[in-house]
Amino acid sequence: MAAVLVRGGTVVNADRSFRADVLCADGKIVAVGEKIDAPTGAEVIDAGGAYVIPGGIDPHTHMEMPFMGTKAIEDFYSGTASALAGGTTMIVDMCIPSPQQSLTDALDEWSDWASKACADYGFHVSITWWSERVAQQMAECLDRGVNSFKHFMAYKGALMVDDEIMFQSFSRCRELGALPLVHAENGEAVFRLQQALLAQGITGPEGHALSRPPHVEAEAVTRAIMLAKITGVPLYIVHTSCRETVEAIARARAEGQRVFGEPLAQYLCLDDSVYRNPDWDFAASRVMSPPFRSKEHQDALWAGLMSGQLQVVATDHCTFLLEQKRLGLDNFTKIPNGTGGIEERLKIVWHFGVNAGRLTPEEFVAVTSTNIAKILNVYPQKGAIVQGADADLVVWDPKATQTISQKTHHSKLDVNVFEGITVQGVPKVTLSRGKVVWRDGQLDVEKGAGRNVPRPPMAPMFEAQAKWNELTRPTGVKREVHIHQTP
Ligand code: DUC
Ligand code: ZN
Ligand code: ZN
Ligand code: ZN
Repeated sequence: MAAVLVRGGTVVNADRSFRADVLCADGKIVAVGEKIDAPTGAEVIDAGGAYVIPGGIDPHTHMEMPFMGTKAIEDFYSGTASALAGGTTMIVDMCIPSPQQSLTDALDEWSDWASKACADYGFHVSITWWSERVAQQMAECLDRGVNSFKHFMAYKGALMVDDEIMFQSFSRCRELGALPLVHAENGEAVFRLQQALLAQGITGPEGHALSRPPHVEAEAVTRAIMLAKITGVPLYIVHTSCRETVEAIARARAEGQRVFGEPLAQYLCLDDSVYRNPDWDFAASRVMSPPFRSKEHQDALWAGLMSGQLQVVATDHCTFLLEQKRLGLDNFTKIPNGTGGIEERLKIVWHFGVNAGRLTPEEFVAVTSTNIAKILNVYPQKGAIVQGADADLVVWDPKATQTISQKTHHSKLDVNVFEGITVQGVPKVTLSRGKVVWRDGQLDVEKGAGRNVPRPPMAPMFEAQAKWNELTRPTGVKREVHIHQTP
């Protein structure tokens, strides 16, 4: 592969920005500095004063996922192609074992699907049941480069786990140096509210948001945080959507817990009025869990990102066509949950973040790439423009505008939840492992070019945590046991 020199841009890393050229060869960044000479045969890309940023990492996607009686339409090829068109060069997908399926069999299945990917990827593996075998398989997952395990606290009767499973799995995560993730909604409360709404004759998509109010999220978030405290592990809360969650995370962090929060691009600019739209298709295509919230919650999420209480913006890219959404035409609880956004994430965060004065360009890089690379222990292979890193980078044009539309997106979806929003700031060129895969609106991707990125156990964070747990352990006074004697 020919070397590529990106010349004349401003490199933006999470810690600082500086004028520099970036030389890439054999898939790696080999030099970052002023006035680098182009080696013979190298392709030169003129960044023309634009920004050069690390490729985005979307740590929460569901490609091809079997779910709610159907299957997500986006596959690993179309999904990663869309990602690259939007400046995202790595995804981490949720591998979800079916009931009683071994974690490693599920990982084999997902890896097989992912062999089509044209951008790099990794997996989180879900814990959906518990036994000693699962505990053993978690160690095997770590050997295969998976250092994070997801827990669904919702979807009663399907994926939902109870406190026993969470306690066991969190404890095992602590032993292994793995990060537990939670989908935090109280599944029992959601189920009861759904039944009550249906009994009142509320069957449309408006019922979806009513059945999953912020407090069902807050309850589960608080419980998960306390279980993480008791078991002594860090915790990552996926799709954090409401003010109460931001507050719970901030409280835990103030007490020294490592708790991370992940708002979605959708939550940062769309609100719950969509569910009251009289057009059933419009409303149903926005059904996801947790649902979009009111403006008050949106402001809290931005405040969380601005203050550093929330660290990562993801998409939960999980895609169903209208035809699939219509499985719930008579009953909102049967509308497959999920929305897309993998191509739009960076543009949305730039536009509503940087252009609106909420984030600096460096903070933008942090929440779209660097922070999650650090949390998932793949930094600085990913998440930074430094010598030795993978050559995943984006020439970002802060002046160009684009009106987002389903007609021009690269997803297989037949709607785009951001339809009609005009953003300023778009990816002009995307490099994936040193190869130009997106330039001036044209994709040039190769099926199967993406690589699985193994992630080692989280040693330093866990060593510190274990030491702290040890030093602050309550000293137990062993008591004499007195046995009642029956006369
Ligand atoms: N939420 C969704 O909307 N879709 C996939 C799973 C989830 O938790
Ligand atoms: Zn979820
Ligand atoms: Zn999800
Ligand atoms: Zn006695």
